[in-house]
Formats: sequence, structure tokens, C-alpha cells
Amino acid sequence: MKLILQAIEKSAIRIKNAIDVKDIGYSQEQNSSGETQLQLDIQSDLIIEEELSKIASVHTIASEEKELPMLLNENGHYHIAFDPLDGSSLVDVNLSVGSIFGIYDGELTASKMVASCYVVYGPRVELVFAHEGKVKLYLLQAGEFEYVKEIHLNEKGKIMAPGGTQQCWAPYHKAMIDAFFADGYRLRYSGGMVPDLHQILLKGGGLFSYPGASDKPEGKLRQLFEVFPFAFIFETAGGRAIDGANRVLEKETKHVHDTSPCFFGSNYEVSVVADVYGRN
Ligand code: P6P
Repeated sequence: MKLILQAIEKSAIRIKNAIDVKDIGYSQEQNSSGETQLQLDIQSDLIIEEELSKIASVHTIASEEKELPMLLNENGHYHIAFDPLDGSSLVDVNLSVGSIFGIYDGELTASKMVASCYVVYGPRVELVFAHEGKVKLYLLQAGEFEYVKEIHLNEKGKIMAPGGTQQCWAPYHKAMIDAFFADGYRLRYSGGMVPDLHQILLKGGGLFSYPGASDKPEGKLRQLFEVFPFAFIFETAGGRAIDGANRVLEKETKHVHDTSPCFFGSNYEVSVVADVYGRN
């Protein structure tokens, strides 16, 4: 596992350097989700593939930017799913973006997740790694990731990050979000999953939601690359992650690019979601 974390750290430094290079435009390609790929998306994907290929224990990688999983080492046992540069279109407006990694032992399924990690490229480059019951924060300083602290969520927070197309929300979902704001929660939503969730984790809690809605009944965020890694981090930090009715880490993934509605947050906020969704 240490070699995997080191490979992620090396990838992050190389991706940060790529982000700092000018003249990054759109390629003519589309990814499996039909999103036009930024040259930066493709470059970030190749960087991570290259770094993980050096590790004998990595059997297979699955990338949001690739149609199918890729076998790296027949004798390996870790299966790593990653989103190389989530929210990459935000680079154009100089907002924070991130890389997300789910590390599975034996197969790409929620119940086999053993660790997860994300990197946030913002005013600083920070890395969060969840493994063996701890969520640890690291800061990139002078070319090295230095350990900062452990992350723990409060029982109740103050931040609300409501994703999705509001006019497509179910009426009970809209009423629930409105009630949180009437209760004094602060709106914090950039459109970048990584910085939006990082803020909730570092500011003690709240709720990030990307629900199923009439335009996207199964939500937008991908199970293996985005939803499961953050679910693992939030649960390890003392919070919860559900799809409305159930814990997301109990879902069965049928296709590598499957999505899921998702709610990540402190215990209090997620229990409100479970109650509302359980009654509708
Ligand atoms: P919307 C970025 O494209 C992304 O995949 C996540 O990073 C983010 O949380 C979500 O989509 C934002 O989606 O529909 O609110 O623009």
C-alpha cells in the first residue's frame, strides 16, 4: 500500500506541473460518459497509468477516461479505479480540481475497497488518504507530501453543497434542501466534487448531495471512481454516505462506469436525508 501512495504522490506532482503549463485546450475525443476530454484529462490519465504500472501488486486499473479496465500485472491483487482530473473544465476559470482514487483488493466492487485517496489542486496541493481506520491529510511542500493531521467529522456541520439540476429535483428533495438553508446552513458549491467535499471534511461537516433526478435518475457521479472513494473517506472520518435509502458501499456495480445518487456528510445531516427519502 505504501508503494501505491508513493505512486499517487508522484502522479500528483506531475499533474500539478501539467496544470501549470499553458495552452491546454480541448481534444477532439470524448470519454465514456460522453464528456469532451481536455488534453489535460488525457495527460493526467497517462501519468497515473505510467506511475501505477511500476507497481507489481497492482493487477488492474480502471480510469474514468478509459472505456474498459486495463490489466497491468497478472500477479497483482490491487484493483485501482481513478478519476485522473475530476472537474477539469474548472481549470479554465482557475478553480480547484482534483484526482480521486479507489483502491480495491481482488476486484472492483464496493465491499472490496481497502483504501481511498484524493488530491486537491488549489492554492495549495493537498492529499487525503483513508486506510486502516484513519483519514490523514498531507500538504505538498518543497516537492514532498508532509503529514498534517487526522480528519474527523463533527456530528453536525454548517455547510450545504447541493448538486444537480435544481428544476429536475424531486419536490421532497427540494423541500429538504430548503429546510437546511432555513436552518442557517451556508451554501458552498463550486461544481468540483473534490474541493466541495474537501471543504466539508476540513470545516467539520455538513452535507454534499448529488441526487437522482428527472434528468439523471441514477445521478451523475461514477460509483467506482468518485462515489465509493469518498464514501470510504467520509465513513472512516466518522460520517455517512448513502444513496438516499441505503449505504452506497453496499451497492453492486454492474458496469465500470455506473453512477449512483450520493449524499456524503455528518451523521445528523445524512440521517435527515435517510428519513426524508425513507418516507418518499
Ligand atoms: P453539476 C464535475 O464535472 C463533476 O463530475 C463533479 O466534480 C461535480 O461534483 C459535478 O460534476 C458537478 O455537476 O451538474 O452540478 O455541474
